[in-house]
Amino acid sequence: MALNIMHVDMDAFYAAVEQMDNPELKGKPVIVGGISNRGVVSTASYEARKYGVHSAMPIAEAKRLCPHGIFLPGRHERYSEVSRQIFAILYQYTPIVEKVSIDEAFLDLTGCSRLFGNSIQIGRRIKADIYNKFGLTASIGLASNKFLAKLASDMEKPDGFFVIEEKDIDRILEPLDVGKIWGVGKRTAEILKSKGIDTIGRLKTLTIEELETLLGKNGVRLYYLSRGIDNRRVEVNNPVKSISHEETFAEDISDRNLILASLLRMSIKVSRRLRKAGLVGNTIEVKIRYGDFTTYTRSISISVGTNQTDIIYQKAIYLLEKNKLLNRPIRLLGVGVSNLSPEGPEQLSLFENNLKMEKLAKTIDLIRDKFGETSVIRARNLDDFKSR
Ligand code: TTP
Ligand code: MG
Repeated sequence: MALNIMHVDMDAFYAAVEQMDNPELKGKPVIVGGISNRGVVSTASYEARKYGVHSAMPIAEAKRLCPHGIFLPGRHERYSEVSRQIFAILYQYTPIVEKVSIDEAFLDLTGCSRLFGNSIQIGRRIKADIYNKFGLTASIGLASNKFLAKLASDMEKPDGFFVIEEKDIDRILEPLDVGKIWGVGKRTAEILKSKGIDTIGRLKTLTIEELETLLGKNGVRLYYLSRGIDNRRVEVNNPVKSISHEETFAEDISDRNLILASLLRMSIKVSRRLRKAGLVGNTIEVKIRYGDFTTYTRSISISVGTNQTDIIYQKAIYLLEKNKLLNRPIRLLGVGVSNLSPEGPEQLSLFENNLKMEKLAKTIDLIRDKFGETSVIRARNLDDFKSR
């Protein structure tokens, strides 16, 4: 079993963002929550947790436990903004990201290793990317499924990095409290504890039938989870809506060959990003801006989704010509693909020719990954490349 599933969870997220924006708060007990004494704590920095302060605790109680704490009302827009930037880092590694909450996500890393190394290397890189960009720490768990990955990210929090390998599952799971199992709330834990079952190890002494009698369907689920078995997929719930590229020229240009060369260069970039993400798009769009800043976008839909450079390029030329957009000097040119869906077998098998194009494109991607962006250049882009 591969370690393909990653769970990322930011540490003391709201409080850590407050400390990032105001370095004077670093190392201090920061408590984010309601403005009045009647609210509850959203989160507390690890310095405040030492005093027993935790999420959902009444502010009044937190003040009793930690009177010298720094109480802040919370700035949700700011936390969302930082969250978006953190997710942008995650999407650089794979499009298969399931957002669980503002500071938490699952990633399926299957297929990422060719570009970024094995899962452990990717996990280390993501942690470093987040730290280098924000000074924030994330806890990361790696395992073969979502249940284990989430347990793993919690094992060494804060600033954790924990891997649950197949051979260690029983040893790690058995001593844990049953409450650690996903979906075991207070009530289920009470029922289990009334039967003397406090740890996952003890839970494993019950047969699947006994668990079903005790807890119904949920009992069956617990039977499998307690053995580290979880078949849930990482569900992409925040998909990229379009992939595009645009360039502003140093001077307005009207030379048709130059325009087409840069259109081709952008089509290559867009198609490559689509292929990397395993996506195809059914709408192709061009954007053009003239010297006086008037801007036009035009799009066309195609019946079979594509990530092929030539199709994107040809449709973009068609759009520019049909709409007579090339009759004035151009300041900015862009090309994009939207209406995206995962690449399926139909793209591969539609035409034999298509299949060859697909193979060619993937081979070129491989060569570029290995030897650099300029290792394979189209004839049309050659002059353009030499002059740069
Ligand atoms: P969590 O990830 O549960 O908590 P955390 O990031 O503060 O701390 P850690 O992961 O290190 O244990 O939640 C993320 C954010 O969601 C948290 O910073 C604040 C918010 N939140 C609430 O507003 N109320 C709550 O009850 C919880 C649990 C979280
Ligand atoms: Mg968190």
